[in-house]
Amino acid sequence: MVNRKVLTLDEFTIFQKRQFASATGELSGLLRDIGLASKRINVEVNKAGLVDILGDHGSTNVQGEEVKKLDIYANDQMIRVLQHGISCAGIGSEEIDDFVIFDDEVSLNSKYVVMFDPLDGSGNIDVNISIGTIFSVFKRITPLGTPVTKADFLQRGDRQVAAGYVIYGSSTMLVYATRRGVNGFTLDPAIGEFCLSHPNIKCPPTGNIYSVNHGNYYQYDKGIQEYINACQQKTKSTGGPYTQRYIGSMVADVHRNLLKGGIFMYPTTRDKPKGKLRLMYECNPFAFIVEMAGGRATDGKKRILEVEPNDLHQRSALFIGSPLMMDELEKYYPLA
Ligand code: AHM
Ligand code: MG
Repeated sequence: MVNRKVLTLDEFTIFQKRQFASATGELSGLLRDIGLASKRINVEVNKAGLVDILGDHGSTNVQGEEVKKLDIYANDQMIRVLQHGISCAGIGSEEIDDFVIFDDEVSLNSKYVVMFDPLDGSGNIDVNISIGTIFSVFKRITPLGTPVTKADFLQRGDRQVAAGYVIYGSSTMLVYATRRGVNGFTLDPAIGEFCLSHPNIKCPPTGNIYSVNHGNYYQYDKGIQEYINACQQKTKSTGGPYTQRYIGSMVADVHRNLLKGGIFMYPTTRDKPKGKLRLMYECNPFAFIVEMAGGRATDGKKRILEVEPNDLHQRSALFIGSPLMMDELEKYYPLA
C-alpha cells in the first residue's frame, strides 16, 4: 500500500496493476500516454485567449464542420503520444476520415486501439467555456504483429476495455472507467500531475437536472416533448420541476450530471434525423463510463453499448444519466 494520502494517476494505475499478476501494464501505459497528451492540450487550452491560436483553421473536418486550430493541435498530441507509446496499434479520431494504423514493430504488437474526440465542444473555446477530450479503448481482434483493420475499430460499445474523458474546466480533470469502476483525477498544476480526487464515482440513482437543447424542442418527437413538459411541471410522475442545465459542451454537461444526478439528452431532430453526436467518439465512451458508475445510456431504442456500428463516424441520438430518470423518460418515450 502506498503510504500517502493522495495518489497520482500513475501511482493509482500501478497500484491497480500490482493486484493482477497477469497484467502486462499496457492499459496503464495507455492511460499515462493519454494523461500526458491531455496535459499538453490543457496548457494550450489555458492560453487560448492569449495567443493567436484561436479561430478557424480554414479547413473542414470529415463531417463538414468548421475546424479550429486547437482541435488539430489536440488531435496531433493524442496521435503522437499513442504512436510513441507501447500500447496502441492504431487510432480513430473524430477529426480524421479513416482510422490510422501504427505500423512500427512495437505498435504492430500492441493490443489496444483507441478512438477519441480530441477536443469536444470546441465551438466553446473562444468564449471560455469548458471543453473536453473523450476516449474509448478496445482490445484489437486481429492478431498481434499484423496491421489493425477497420474491424478492430467497429466493435460494439460493450466490448470497450476502458473509456474516459478529460474536462478542461475551472480545474482540469481526467475521469476514466474500466470494468472495475470509475475514478476521477484532478490536475494539480503545482506538480503537473493528475491526483486521485474522486475515487469510485457513482452516478446518483436520481437527480434534479435535465439537460437538452431547448431550441430544438419543436423538432423533437412527441414523447420527448411530453417528457420535457413533465420535467418542467410538478407532476406525480417526475416529482419535478427539475432544473434545466445545458452548456452545449457534452463533457461538461455529462460530467456535472454524473456527479450530481441528472439526465442528458440529444434526441434526433428533423434537421438531424440520425442525431448529432458520434457513436464511436462520444456516445460509446460516455455510455461505458456512466454504466460503470451505475447509470444508463440509450439511443432511444436500445442500450448504446449494444448498437452494432457500421461506420467510424456514425451519428446517434443519446439519452444518458441517472437510472431512475432514464426509467421516467422511457414512460414517455419507450425503447423499441
Ligand atoms: P462537436 O464535436 O462538434 O464539438 O459537437 C459536439 C457538441 C457536444 O459537446 C454538445 O453536447 C453538442 O455538440 C451541442 O450541440 P448543440 O449546440 O446542437 O446543442
Ligand atoms: Mg465532439
